[in-house]
Amino acid sequence: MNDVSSKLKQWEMERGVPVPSIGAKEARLAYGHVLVSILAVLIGALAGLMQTLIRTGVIPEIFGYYQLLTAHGIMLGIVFTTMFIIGLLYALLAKSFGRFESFPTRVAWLGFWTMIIGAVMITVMILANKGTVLYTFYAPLMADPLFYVGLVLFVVGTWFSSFAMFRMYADYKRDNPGVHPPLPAYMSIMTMLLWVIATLGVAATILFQLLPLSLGWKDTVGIELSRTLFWYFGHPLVYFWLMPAYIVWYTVVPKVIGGKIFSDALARMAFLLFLLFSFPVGFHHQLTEPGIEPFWKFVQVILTFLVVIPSFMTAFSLFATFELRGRALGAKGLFGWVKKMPYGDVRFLAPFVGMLFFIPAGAGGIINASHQLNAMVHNTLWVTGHFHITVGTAVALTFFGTAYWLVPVLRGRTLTKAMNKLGLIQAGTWAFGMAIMSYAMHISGLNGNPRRTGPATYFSDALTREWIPYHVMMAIGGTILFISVLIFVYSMFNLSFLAPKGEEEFPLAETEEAAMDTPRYFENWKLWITVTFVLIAFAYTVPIWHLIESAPPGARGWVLW
Ligand code: HEM
Ligand SMILES: [Cu+2]
Repeated sequence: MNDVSSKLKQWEMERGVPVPSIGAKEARLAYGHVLVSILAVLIGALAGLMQTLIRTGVIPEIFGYYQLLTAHGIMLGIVFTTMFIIGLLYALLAKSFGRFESFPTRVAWLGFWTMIIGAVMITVMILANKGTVLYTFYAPLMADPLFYVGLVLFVVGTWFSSFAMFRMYADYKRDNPGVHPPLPAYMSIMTMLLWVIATLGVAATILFQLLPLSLGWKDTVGIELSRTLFWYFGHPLVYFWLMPAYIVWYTVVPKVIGGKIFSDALARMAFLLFLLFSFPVGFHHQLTEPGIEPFWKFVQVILTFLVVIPSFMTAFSLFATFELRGRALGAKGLFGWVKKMPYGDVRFLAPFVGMLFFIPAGAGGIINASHQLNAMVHNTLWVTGHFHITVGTAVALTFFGTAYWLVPVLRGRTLTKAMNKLGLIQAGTWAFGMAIMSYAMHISGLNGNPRRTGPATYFSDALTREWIPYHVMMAIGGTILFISVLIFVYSMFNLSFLAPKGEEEFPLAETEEAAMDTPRYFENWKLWITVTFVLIAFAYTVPIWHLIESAPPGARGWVLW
């Protein structure tokens, strides 16, 4: 062995090795979360469908438009995503670390039940029409106190889950000193760290502003401060959705295509940068709002564009993986790999289509974050079109594709040919339905069509009548999407209870031999948490101080429904 290869061997050994299969208890924990997420998809999609049909005038207003929009946003944007993510991360940690000790396992279940109680309270309040405040619950809209208590419980539940995962990581580090945790574990911990730091903002506005207002302990609420705290959370929230999809893209997809991870160190660095650049940027959602000095908006917009760096790193290493694998199979040229990919495998096809959607979605994000262009698209259906191709497709389709192997793995069953085929159909209908719906949303948004607007009297005006064909397109796309959801739910039922018993592969790729060493300082958590808070302090201290120091008169709470 020469010097270089012995060094590489040593680095290789310093990287932890995943266990062959995950234990029954660990599987049950992960499956519980995934199961709830599937239920949330079903309810959320039904609300989404009804709401487009109502806005298009196909069905009468059985439930209020805003009530359905709240249910849709909360079920899909919050419950589905969070539950699936936490379930997936438990599975990745179990695969990376082996068995969980009993203390973190108990905390994990405590988190699960706390979230369930919270989610049920929120759902009941929405059904009772006492929480029709949309999933952003902006002040001064005022829901029933129990709605906010439900939100608090949900968030506290996720804190238990995060704590459980941090503890699992600490147990592993204690037992394996000096070893890098396997890549998916490192990425999972980074994702939960981001979540905990992000939720501090939303917890603050609920506990100190919205809940006291709704309980009648306070007469007024500071709107701008509340929105600032919300968006301090709201932007990292999108990275909390995206990072688990990236984990699948970086570590699972290469295995499915028979390739390897391009670089372990690059992947870890990208995740580190996502943590740093996710926080000091919330003002890009508040560009049209008075009360924040333009200078600080400018600062945060500049910081926003820094996220381009880890995004391009991600795109680069994914396509490098595809190209290397393509060449190994005899492909020539830059795009020869396109012909060599396993499109008949839902574990590849669904996330891959998600990646393709992410290309225009990323471009749309740059438009949204640019002050002048934002003025054009702000609060129009363009924005709704945008996040249906980001979280609604890049992320959701990746999660669907993941569920086709994850559910059988967790249930001790196998992904049959028939279910794989159904999965391909499901991914195809999703892509088709979403292409139609989000195209119509983007274009009619550019024509001034507002988002979040139920049937209104001005809809008979000549100008607004131009939007009608787009609404028809949205309703058609939405119907196709709903069919896709039904296929998904049936497949998941089949894979949970009917598919033949057996051992399904948990696909996790190894790193390319020639890849670089993974530096130790990537795990210097104290350092990175400090840097994160320094960036947050830089971007937010002065503007938040202004919002408190020269606060405008507060608003009283409003119930508009
Ligand atoms: C069956 C599939 C789906 C349909 C038919 C659908 C349809 C819609 C429609 C029509 C709107 C409201 C537009 C407006 O009037 O402002 C909407 C909003 C929204 N959708 Fe979806 N969508 C689907 C899937 C998803 C998925 C998978 C996600 C996320 C994972 C998602 C997240 C959201 C969110 C967060 C909102 C914003 C709610 C608000 O503005 O308060 N949707 N959707
Ligand atoms: Cu953002």
